[in-house]
Amino acid sequence: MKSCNTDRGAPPTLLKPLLKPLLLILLLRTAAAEIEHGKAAAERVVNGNYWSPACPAEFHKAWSAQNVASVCFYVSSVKLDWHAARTACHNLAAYRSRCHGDLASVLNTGESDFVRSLMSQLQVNDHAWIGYNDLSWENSFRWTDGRQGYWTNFYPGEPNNGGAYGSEHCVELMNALNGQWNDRDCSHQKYYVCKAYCV
Ligand SMILES: [Ca+2]
Ligand SMILES: [Ca+2]
Repeated sequence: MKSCNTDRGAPPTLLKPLLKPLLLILLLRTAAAEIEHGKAAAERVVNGNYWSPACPAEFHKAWSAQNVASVCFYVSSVKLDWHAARTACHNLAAYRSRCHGDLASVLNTGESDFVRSLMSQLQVNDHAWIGYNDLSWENSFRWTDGRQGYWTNFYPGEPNNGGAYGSEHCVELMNALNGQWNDRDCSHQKYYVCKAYCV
């Protein structure tokens, strides 16, 4: 009968002195992680309701995915050219850390309806800058906030890169025309819509 080697699974002698401290560190780290996890969970539930991240001041919460992020919009009360409007959006959102703000992307009819209702509430029935533009490459439109979107809402015949020199590279949302979009020269002074994602 073969003898059984009962020491096969035992650690090498050199490792034995290190085993206890390593085990202790592992246990302490696991306990700390559990406490942090519990704290985070407790912070996210207030009176039985899920907590959702706050928007920057003056922004309006469109909705939030529970425990993840809030989507916030702002409609200006002053007019700026497109580039200055973009800077203003960055600055407005920067007042609250954990928010990333830019000129608004309008990614679907839900967002378009929310922006239009906000504009109407604030009595902005004029046109307003949004983040869509083809500044980098003619007729290749992108959102400034980096969002990917395949939904567009251009007015029939737009974008036409019109103007005296084919210089329309920034997009305005026309509230009075069902929220449809038009490309315009970026130097026009217009109201503007910002959007912030807050976590
Ligand atoms: Ca253009
Ligand atoms: Ca146009």
